[in-house]
Amino acid sequence: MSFAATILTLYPEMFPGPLGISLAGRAMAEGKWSLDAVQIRDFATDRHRSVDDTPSGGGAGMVMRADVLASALDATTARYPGVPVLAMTPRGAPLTQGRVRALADGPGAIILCGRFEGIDQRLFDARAIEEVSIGDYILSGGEMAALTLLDACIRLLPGVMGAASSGDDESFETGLLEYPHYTRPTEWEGRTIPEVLRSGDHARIDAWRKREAETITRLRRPDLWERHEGVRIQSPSGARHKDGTD
Ligand code: 6GU
Repeated sequence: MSFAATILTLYPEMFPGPLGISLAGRAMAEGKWSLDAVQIRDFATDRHRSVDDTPSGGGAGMVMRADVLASALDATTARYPGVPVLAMTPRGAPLTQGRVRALADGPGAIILCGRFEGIDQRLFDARAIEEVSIGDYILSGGEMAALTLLDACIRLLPGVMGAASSGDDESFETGLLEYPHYTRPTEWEGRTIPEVLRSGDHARIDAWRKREAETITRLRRPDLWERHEGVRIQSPSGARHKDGTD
């Protein structure tokens, strides 16, 4: 069963965009996922085909109409019963690798992309929609965020990532940032590859990589480090010796 992505947008020509090439493009050509970009404006009912209007209470910008969006959404959910519905908005819940994994394990996603100042709140009150954000900055619309979300899901689909062991030793799967990588030439601009990586001693290499991953996480992302330490101290498998040492 392949992953079905449906995007509701005012700019369907933005899709598949970068997802039509490389890893995701190949996976799409192989039928591992599919994409349907739906033009929201096709569901407008007035003669100007309007999808937005001025904000009630005043203020700058325009607000997307609940009635038009609900028509577009209801037509889509009828075609894909049981598929989760998301809206890309900067006020949504921060996207996590865990949520990405759960979506990739499911039948697909219906993704509503907002433009303008926002979406009429009554849409969220009247329909089951999960609002998702990709970070603390403002994009001009949800489309680039939807592309990001889909990219993260597609690389996890069965058979998409091939030999790279499905990426489960990568950042956010281990809870740590990645250790440094090197490849030939052995010396470049007077810099050499750490000796341990050329030793062939895989136990030493694994220990070195673990230490490097821990150090970089502690320095760059103390928030991730705290959580990683918390999980490790609490879990019986990663428990410390009785004297408190590792
Ligand atoms: Cl999901 N949408 C928009 N418009 N801006 C964002 C975002 C989403 N996530 C972060 N900034």
